[in-house]
Amino acid sequence: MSLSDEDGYDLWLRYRKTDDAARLTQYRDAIKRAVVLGASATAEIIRRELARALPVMLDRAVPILDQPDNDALIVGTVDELKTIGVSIPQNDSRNLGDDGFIITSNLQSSISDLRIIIAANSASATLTGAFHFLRLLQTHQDIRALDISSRPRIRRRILAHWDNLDGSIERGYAGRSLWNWDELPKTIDPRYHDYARAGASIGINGTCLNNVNADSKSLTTEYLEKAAALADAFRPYGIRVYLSLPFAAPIRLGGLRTNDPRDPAVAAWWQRKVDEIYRLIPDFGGFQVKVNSEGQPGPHDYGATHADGANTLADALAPHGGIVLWRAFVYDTNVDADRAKCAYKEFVPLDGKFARNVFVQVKNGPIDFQPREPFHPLFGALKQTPLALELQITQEYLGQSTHLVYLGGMWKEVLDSDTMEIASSQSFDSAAQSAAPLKTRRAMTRVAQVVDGSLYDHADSCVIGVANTGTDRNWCGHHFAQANWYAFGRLAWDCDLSADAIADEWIRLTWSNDARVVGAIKTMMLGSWEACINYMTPLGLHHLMREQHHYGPDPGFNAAPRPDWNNVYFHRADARGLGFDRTRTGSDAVSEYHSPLREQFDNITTCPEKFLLWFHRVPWDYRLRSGRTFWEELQHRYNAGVAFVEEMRDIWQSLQPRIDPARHAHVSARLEQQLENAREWRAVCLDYFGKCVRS
Ligand code: BDP
Repeated sequence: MSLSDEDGYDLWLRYRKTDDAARLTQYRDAIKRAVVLGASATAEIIRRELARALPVMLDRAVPILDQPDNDALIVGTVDELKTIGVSIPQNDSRNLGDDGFIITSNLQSSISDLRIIIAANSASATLTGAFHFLRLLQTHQDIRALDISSRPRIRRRILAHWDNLDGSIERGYAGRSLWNWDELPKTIDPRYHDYARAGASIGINGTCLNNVNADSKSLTTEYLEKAAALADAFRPYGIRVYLSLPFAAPIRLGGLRTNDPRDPAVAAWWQRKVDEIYRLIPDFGGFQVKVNSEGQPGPHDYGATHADGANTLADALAPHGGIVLWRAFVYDTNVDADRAKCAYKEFVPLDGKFARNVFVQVKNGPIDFQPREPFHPLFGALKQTPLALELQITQEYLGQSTHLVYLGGMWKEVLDSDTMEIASSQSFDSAAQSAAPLKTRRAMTRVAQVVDGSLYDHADSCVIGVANTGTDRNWCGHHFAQANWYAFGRLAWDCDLSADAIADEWIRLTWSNDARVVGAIKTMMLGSWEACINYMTPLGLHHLMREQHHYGPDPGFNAAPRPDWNNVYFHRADARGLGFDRTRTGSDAVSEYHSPLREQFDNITTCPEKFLLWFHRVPWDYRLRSGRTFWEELQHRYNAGVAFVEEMRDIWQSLQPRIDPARHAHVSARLEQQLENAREWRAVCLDYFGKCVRS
């Protein structure tokens, strides 16, 4: 059977006839008609989606009605359902909050033979539920006895676009910005709707439109009107707009003499600006803020603190319900000579000083989105301030849109990391008193529990991912990079999902339900992250990438103006060994972690080997658990990384008859390039380190 070419535009919303006979019969029996209640724009979107999906998947007409009917799939809010005599038990609906949904195929109702109900407290959550239901069909699930109640643990699930107003994207590898600022606000590109639809389908409910290195122009009335047009397009999909904030706007736009956040004139200017934003965008989410980092101005320029800066904005936003996402990506060499330690040292003393609507936004690791980092020590350290977890979906340091690297496992590793924080948290204390087994107590102090707010009882919570989208027809450059956008949304919704389960879903949605295809692609995806670590920066190495563009190896780079912009700063290779000594007798970064993690990292024999060179300087002849010397192990890892890319290429080749020719060829070409790059990484790094060993 020859498959017709696909271009990837449909992402995971690629509806196809159900090619499993038994399932097709079941779906046809269960879904004769569909009823979507309500008159909102969102209800209209649900109608359109069902009308698009069901006739194709069921391969026959499925009338979409707006009045109740026997034998129908019924979709609506809890209140709308009440009007037709279908009641959802109060407890169930209360548990859903604003965002959760239920899908049930055995509810009691007044309509005889009613089979499936999708319900939520809000229209946008009903839409999420409808997408979830369609996903069940797309992945051939049994839908006869559904009893699903799903509610996100993290309230704000935001995509951050590092998009510039000239259409370029910082660290974007899939074309130009999706936002056509020149044509906005008049022209609404249909792709804005497709973007919001894709986001809504995986539970994304926020989008930050502009680069963290923000241009003041983005806050002019002209550009706010453009942002408002985007907000209008996204609103029916349940997606709110946020903006990155140019700290220097009071001087640049307001003509003030200072940006000092403590100056009343500055505070008044921000209040007026924020009021203007809310007149244009009534549900505006808030500001993402990068200051005193990589050349950006900030409160330190005036002797003010991060808290002063954040609180001035927070006060302006609070009356409107907006929040501040204050980034902790700071590494001032005056704070500490070890870059990994800086953010902790700057922010821990400020805990308790931030206004209630401020998040401190923390990258997953303490350096910068490297292929692998230990979790950032601020998780488990700031207790009175909610922390937003920042992940990078775009593969700045992981082969960009050329390498196939599935990031589900990386994000899970971070979310599942145990901060070992056992001190003052209320919820922890009560668990300890009830003598919960150690394992259960430990499970409550993971990074995931910091982020979802449960560890320190924060009501609001946030995860934000730097987007990998652009104007490329397939959105992400590499067809497999779509999996990372998908995984971000799914994990943001439910951080207990496994990387394996998410990959399984995505493969079925994007490629095929054929068990051989699912198994083979899953092998590729689940091994791809570890392979990338191995051929780039194994055993805790980090930051060996070429300067500026961060693609390709350059371990010897030592020409930057700052020590910590040089690669030799991070690996410190010489004749004796390799690695950054962050032990107690070194930079003492280990002490930013709680005991007993601190001791575990500090001791070379108990430090996980995956973080060995992150925390230790390791002599070349040191013997590892494998029995190999460190130098042998390093070579072994680079070889293993390359070997896995060869394996991915071979697996992909074997799938040729089962994948459409266009997408197959596209991915094949990229895998060839990835293999060439992986070999180059191995050759360059082993050559460089080998010279040290032999010197
Ligand atoms: C680094 C990027 C840089 C960003 C910076 C940030 O190289 O382009 O501006 O992070 O997060 O990863 O602010």
